[in-house]
Amino acid sequence: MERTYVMVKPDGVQRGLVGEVIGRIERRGLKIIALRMNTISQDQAKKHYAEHVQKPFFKSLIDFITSGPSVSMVVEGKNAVAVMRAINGATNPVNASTGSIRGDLALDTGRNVVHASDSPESASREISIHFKDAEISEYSRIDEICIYE
Ligand code: IDP
Ligand code: MG
Repeated sequence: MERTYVMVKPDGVQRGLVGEVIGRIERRGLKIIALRMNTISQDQAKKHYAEHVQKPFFKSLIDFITSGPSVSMVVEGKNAVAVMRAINGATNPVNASTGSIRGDLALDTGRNVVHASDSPESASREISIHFKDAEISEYSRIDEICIYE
């Protein structure tokens, strides 16, 4: 089983889309093993988006992601990284498939509602920025027998 880090960004929280995002993750069969709402710090945000430090949109990205409450999750399941990226859709919502979160619910790259790690290595790095080990719950879901062959 793979783990990934998922965030409902401040725009998603403001638009009342937390339940919509969580519902899609749960219905797909992925398991939420950590969950929290908070306003992330500048320090966390800069670590989280370190790969974009040279980009022209870096400052506005950091300002936005720290502007208000967001919802952070650790999500576990078979191919969780790739599946979660597909659930979210392409970065620019104009290119995101209908049926994805961004393809159904967003219009602008800078207000694209959700984040998900882009590789297992990014996932473990991002999970450690946002969660302590003790905040992650290891448990079986009773429907796993129906979800996995
Ligand atoms: P991702 O969220 O799909 O992984 P990244 O390329 O890692 O996309 O970019 C991180 C976030 O930075 C995007 O989700 C988006 O909110 C923002 N972003 C990326 N490119 C641009 C841009 O060209 N203008 C404004 N914001 C951008
Ligand atoms: Mg990214």
